[in-house]
Amino acid sequence: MAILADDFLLSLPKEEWYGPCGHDMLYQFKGFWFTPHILEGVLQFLKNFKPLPTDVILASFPKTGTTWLKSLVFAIINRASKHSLICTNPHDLIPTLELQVYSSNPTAAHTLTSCDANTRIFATHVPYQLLAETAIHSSQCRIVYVTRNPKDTLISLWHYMGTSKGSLKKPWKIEEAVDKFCDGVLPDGPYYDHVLRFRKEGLERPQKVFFVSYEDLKDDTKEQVKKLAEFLGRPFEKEEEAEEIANICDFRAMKQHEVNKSSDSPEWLEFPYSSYFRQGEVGDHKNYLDSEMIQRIDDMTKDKFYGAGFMYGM
Ligand code: PAP
Repeated sequence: MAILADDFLLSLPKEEWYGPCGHDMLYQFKGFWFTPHILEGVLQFLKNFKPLPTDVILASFPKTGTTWLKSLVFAIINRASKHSLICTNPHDLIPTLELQVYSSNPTAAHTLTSCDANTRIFATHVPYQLLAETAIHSSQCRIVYVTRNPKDTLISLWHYMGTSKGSLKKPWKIEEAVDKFCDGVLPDGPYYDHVLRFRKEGLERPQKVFFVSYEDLKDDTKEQVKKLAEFLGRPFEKEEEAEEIANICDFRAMKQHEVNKSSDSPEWLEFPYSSYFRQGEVGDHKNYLDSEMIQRIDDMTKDKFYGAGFMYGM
């Protein structure tokens, strides 16, 4: 794949970002921020991906529950998937389009996706504002979007960045992370625009976009698994099937598998497999953000979410 032309990058607004080397830049493309590496994959994906009506696309803002959603949907589609989820990290079962499929080192998608040959499952962090310009919008493929409250999303991202191989060069101060989050300058950000657009699609086209929150998944995983299975056209015959999937994908169960404890990194990103399983709780931000930071983010949440009629995220 061609490296992004310098003059194209130079034409885009840019901002400093805390990347693995401590001094990476983010570039703004159509209102959203990307590293050059990811932007390359995003452009290739948007240009070349041809959705099939049977495809399932798992969409999310980073750190909102992607790994969990990958586990759940893999298990729902494949049913007898326990063994795969014990031996393989969910990110190696369901590839992220802009990172693993359309990258300089592409993973053979057909070897990664669902064992059910009729259904390809992919993931993406690309905002709907960009997907809307592709065949995904008109295709009958289904989209599942997971969101998470902004403060826990930020704290999860802050910890995650600290696990990257280059992170020791320059620790990311929590104050800087809050600033970047509120400015919207983080990969695939702004967070609020990302979430609101997928919510809108979910409200307008519920047969196409299933919108769920991390908190709802935590609150009653079995119930959400049942709803997801119905949305995906794979309803359960027996109640226990949903329960079994919720248990297989439970945070504590997943975190204990050797593959998810590993300090190895996948080829496509410099973060260890273990970094996708940290705390897995709702409300962990209280242990890291002071009252001023919380107030600042809550004010934004009221403005952006409540202002749009979405009473979520406090
Ligand atoms: P990604 O966007 O980089 O793929 P993503 O999976 O969205 O990351 O977010 C990781 C978060 O999901 C972590 O949250 P934490 O930092 O607050 O702990 C991770 O622990 C959590 N997570 C991963 N798997 C599960 C699971 N099975 N159940 C609940 N939370 C999970």
